[in-house]
Amino acid sequence: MRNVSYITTPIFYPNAKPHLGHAYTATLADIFARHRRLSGDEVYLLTGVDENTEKVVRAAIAVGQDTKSYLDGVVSAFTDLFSAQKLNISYDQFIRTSNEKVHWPGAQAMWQKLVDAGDIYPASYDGFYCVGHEAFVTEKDLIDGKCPDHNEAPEHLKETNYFFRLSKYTDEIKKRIESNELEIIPAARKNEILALLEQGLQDVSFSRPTGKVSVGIPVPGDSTQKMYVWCDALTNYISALGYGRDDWLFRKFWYDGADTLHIIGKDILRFHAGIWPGMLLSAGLPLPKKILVHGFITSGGKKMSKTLGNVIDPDVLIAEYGGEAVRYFLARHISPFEDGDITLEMFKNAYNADLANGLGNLVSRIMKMAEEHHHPASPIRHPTERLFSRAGPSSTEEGILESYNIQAYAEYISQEIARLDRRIQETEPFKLVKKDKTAAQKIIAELVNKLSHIASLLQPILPTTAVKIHDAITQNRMPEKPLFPRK
Ligand code: ME8
Repeated sequence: MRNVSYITTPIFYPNAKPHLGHAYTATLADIFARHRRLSGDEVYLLTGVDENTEKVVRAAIAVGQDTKSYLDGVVSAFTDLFSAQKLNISYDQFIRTSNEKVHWPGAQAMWQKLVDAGDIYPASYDGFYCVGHEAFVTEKDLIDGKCPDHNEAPEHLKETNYFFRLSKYTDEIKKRIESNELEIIPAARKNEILALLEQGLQDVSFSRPTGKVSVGIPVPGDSTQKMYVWCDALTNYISALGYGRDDWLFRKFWYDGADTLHIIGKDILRFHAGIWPGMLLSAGLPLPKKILVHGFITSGGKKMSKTLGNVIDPDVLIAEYGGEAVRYFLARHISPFEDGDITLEMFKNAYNADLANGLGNLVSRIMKMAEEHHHPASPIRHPTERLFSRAGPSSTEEGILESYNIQAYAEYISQEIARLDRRIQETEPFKLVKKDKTAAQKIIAELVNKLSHIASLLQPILPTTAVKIHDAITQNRMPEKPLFPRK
């Protein structure tokens, strides 16, 4: 039977157009989704946006638009960035949490389950709230009375909310994480969350008074309250699969033991490894199997910010270098486990070294020799035969990918590229052909074969380039244009 895999990105806040951090998570998720599909798994990849938030309302007001048109505009920017012409994210669904038909029934069904379990209770809240974070903050989170991340004083709130009895689930969550039933990758993040669980989880506010928020999903059975952030946002992972409505996808990709993988940034670990498992336990639903937590991308060692002027727009990189080059950089030069840095200069140097002079040049050299001197009786490999199991990685290569270290995998491929370059230098088949044609042809055939293997390995990272290389090999021709022109 085929393995069934469910892979998700966070739902991103659409209060501004997507940035490189969003591009990173989506690319990482796409690489794993493609890898698993190539290995024969049945895969469902989910991404989308977290729309029911005051951040969006404020952003719309700031530019004089109504919330809906503002959201539609930002959502097109996301789907455009993820399209085949740009980052080529092979998602199966792009969820919008403002969609009352797709998302709301699931969020409300989840709420009802928590109520049925006796885990929702009303209580009054008296404290601070940061709209930037969409979270309740305490005085110790503030510097000079302001949220240091948003440079803004939080609102003081005194109101009645519904709370979720998360504290009740601390021990069970801890047990599941310790035993790796819920695996947190890498281990450092697992330890970080275990340390937090050691202190015990606190109950969390799950609703806000209807009059105080402009958007939000109504709390079932109480029109005076709307759901606040987490019950709404986290439930997207199952509402997208039809939880609370028509739920065959939910059975297949969540309930019946599929391999479920959430890919998130380190900023939202505590919500995904605390609140989310707590909600699922309360609702009597299976927990996800794995959470992969990546670091943050900085620029010139600093957090990207408009004020510092170091924000790198993925669209600008794509316009200059193409979507595949951006995918390559993110895979090869950013660690999936720690913070990583990027500057425009680093990007350009890496592009020229790895893609223009490295891969692109290798393909041209080998295919030029092949076109002139190699006459395969039958095509080396048919373009449809691209499954890993046939054309693909050895157990070492597969092993690197299975450990989620996409950077090590990309590094391995670049070593293979360098090895093949050296092989050409050592054997010089373009010279040898004048003295011993048969021997030279044998070497060229070997080079083409190895290049085909490299193209197979590249498929999850560079899907379009891999096809171009395979096509060049099948047609036994040099690509018409260089794959990666030098910049
Ligand atoms: O937190 N480097 O949305 P968000 C790398 N809506 N990744 C980054 C990044 C950076 N500098 N900045 C953001 C939310 N990310 C909620 C999530 S999920 C149920 C709700 C990525 O738009 C990273 O994956 O702030 C991070 O977790 C996510 O974007 C947060 O996106």
